[in-house]
Amino acid sequence: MAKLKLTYFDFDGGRGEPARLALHIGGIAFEDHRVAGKDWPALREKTAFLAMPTLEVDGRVVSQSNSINRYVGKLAGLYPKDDWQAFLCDEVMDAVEDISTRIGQTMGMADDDKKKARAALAAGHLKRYLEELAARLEAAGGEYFADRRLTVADLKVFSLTRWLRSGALDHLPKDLADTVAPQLVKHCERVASHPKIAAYYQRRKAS
Ligand SMILES: N[C@@H](CCC(=O)N[C@@H](CS)C(=O)NCC(=O)O)C(=O)O
Repeated sequence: MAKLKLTYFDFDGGRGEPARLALHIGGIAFEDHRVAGKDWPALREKTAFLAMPTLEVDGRVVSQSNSINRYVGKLAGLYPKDDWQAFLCDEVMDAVEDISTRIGQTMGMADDDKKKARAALAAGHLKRYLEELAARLEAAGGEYFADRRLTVADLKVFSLTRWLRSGALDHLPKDLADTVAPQLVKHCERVASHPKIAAYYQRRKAS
């Protein structure tokens, strides 16, 4: 088995979280390298595309969250083998990536600008993305986004819904997903109750 080192910020969410979860679910040993915010500027200059997550595999460092998700998803048995199901899985992961980028663009804004930008997101793109993701979920059978089983697409949407509902994003209604896409909230609860995910967050809470 290759030696794996996943590098990402030190919090339980964001673009690195689905890969962490997939590796834990698959029981795959890896170094969970968590970078403190204060250490990022120095590391950033040494990071190929100036961003995390990155995954080092036997000394070779590769980037891009969804590429990493697909790779670890295959290792963990959480990525569809069927081409069509893989396509559905990828579409969902890339849609989450799109909307996360839009949310990310509001991060450094001054409070007034952020308030306006997030209100526009909540009424516009974010609402639409949540509704469409809920529609994709329904079309796939209502429980999982692809393959009628847990895949990395579920882990990616789970991280997004959990983030939106956490209250960490000021000026975005905490209950936006509950209001516009309750199916995603049920999905989030379903994924959270997966025995390995529930046990993982219990351990994180205790640490
Ligand atoms: N397309 C990249 C985007 C990566 C990205 O923007 N990562 C953020 C954290 S979620 C980052 O490293 N931000 C710090 C910076 O840009 O300095 C991916 O999907 O991995």
